[in-house]
Amino acid sequence: MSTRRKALLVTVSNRLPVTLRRGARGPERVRSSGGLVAAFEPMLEHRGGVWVGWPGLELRPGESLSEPDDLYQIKPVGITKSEVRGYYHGFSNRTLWPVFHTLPGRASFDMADWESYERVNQRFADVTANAIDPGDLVLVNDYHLMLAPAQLRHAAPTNPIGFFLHIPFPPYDVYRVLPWGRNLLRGVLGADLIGFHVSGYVRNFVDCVQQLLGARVDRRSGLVEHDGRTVRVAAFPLGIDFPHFESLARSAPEAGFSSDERVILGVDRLDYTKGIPERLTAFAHLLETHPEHRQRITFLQLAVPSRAEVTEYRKLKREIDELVGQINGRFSSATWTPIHYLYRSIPQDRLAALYRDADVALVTPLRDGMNLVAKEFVACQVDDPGVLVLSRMAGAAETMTEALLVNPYDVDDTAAKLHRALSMPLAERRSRMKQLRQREATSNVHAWARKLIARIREAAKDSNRERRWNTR
Ligand code: GDG
Repeated sequence: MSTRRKALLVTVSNRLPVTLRRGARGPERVRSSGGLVAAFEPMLEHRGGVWVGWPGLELRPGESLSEPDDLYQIKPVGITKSEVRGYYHGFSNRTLWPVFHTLPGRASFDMADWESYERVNQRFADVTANAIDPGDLVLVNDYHLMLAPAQLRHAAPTNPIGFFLHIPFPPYDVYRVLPWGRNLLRGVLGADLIGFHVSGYVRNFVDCVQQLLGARVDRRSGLVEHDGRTVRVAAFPLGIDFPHFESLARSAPEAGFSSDERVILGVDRLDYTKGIPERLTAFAHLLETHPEHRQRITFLQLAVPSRAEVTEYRKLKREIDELVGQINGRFSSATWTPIHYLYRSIPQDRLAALYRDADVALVTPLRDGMNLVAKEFVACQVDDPGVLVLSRMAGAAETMTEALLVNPYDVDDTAAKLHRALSMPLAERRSRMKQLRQREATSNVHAWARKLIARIREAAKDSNRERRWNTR
């Protein structure tokens, strides 16, 4: 008689928490440290489980990513160079990314990219299906893998399957420009539960399902009927590893700002959704309209290189280089340079020191699923509290209401809020920051992961049962 093992947690994402690199000493594993790793690695290490994803390079025959002391299994998905172009740079980053950020004018639509996306999603589903037993819970992550839930459902009809989208879900009028919009909806509806960062994205998704698939929906309870099953749809706002960032901030050496300098900080991947040119223009506008800040403030913008294979990103880099040059050329003096611009990534403890020592964080994406930078900034504000200036277009704005909220397209508004942030009395800074910190400390990434997993399990139990529907 076989004894059944404990149900596993299986995380599926485009990238694995380890990347393969080939150096002079042969293949080596490099660890990555994003939000997903912070969310799931402790759980996988504690309970055992599997992570399915792409290692960044093709494994050669005989090569393995696993090491003997691994606390959970790593299952690599092989992707060829041409599939990296089609599935990843193409369909994921040139088609879905701009459309989902409500910037369809930047998107391209290519049948070959779509076919590659379908094929690679099927491979993710196959690798996952081979790694699981009935009862194992699977969480598929993000826009790269929207077809995988339905593809996996064929092989795993009863397993609890969840899908979480890390970027916004656009309104129907934008979504419908996607030639493959229906297929993508049917793909995610293979899951028992579909999670988004905020309730606005849930509403958009349910609208699209109703309009494009004609499905029966219950907006109030977040239910969609599809293929004889009931799928639950809900918001789960992602948090950060708050204690980790707070303790980094308590121990990191000083950032090195001079004592009479006030610093505005921007931290982003170099991406057109992050609104970096608009932010630089707003800063120039502040110097124009409030000359009292000249010589006294510095804007430090950290831009991490990203997706340089995509033409749009190379164009953006040139645009930012030129804008920084123009603004510095116009306002600099012999002793002061207004904008310090770093185009690289820095270690996390240095980042924590910048967050801690900055006076203002300027987080002004044109559109952003959540935005973790805003949350990391408040976690690191352990000394004299600074001010968060946050775009209303970021998912984070739905809960971080004590920030100064701005419309990032409105340069006058952003400049005025920056002035207000720089002039804010200590008592007001303290009370706003206290509330922001309390919320992020409680709603942290561990609470998020626990809740999401519990809800996927419940949804899977209920998905074949008839429910009470509010379809009006
Ligand atoms: C996607 C969604 C959603 C940045 N510079 C450095 C560095 N970082 C780290 C930050 C932060 C992360 O990168 C950026 O996260 P964001 O959430 O701001 O943005 P995306 O990369 O676009 O993430 C977004 C997120 O997924 C999660 O669901 O919030 O809306 O677009 O963690 O700390 N880290 C280090 N050095 C740097 O120079 N070490």
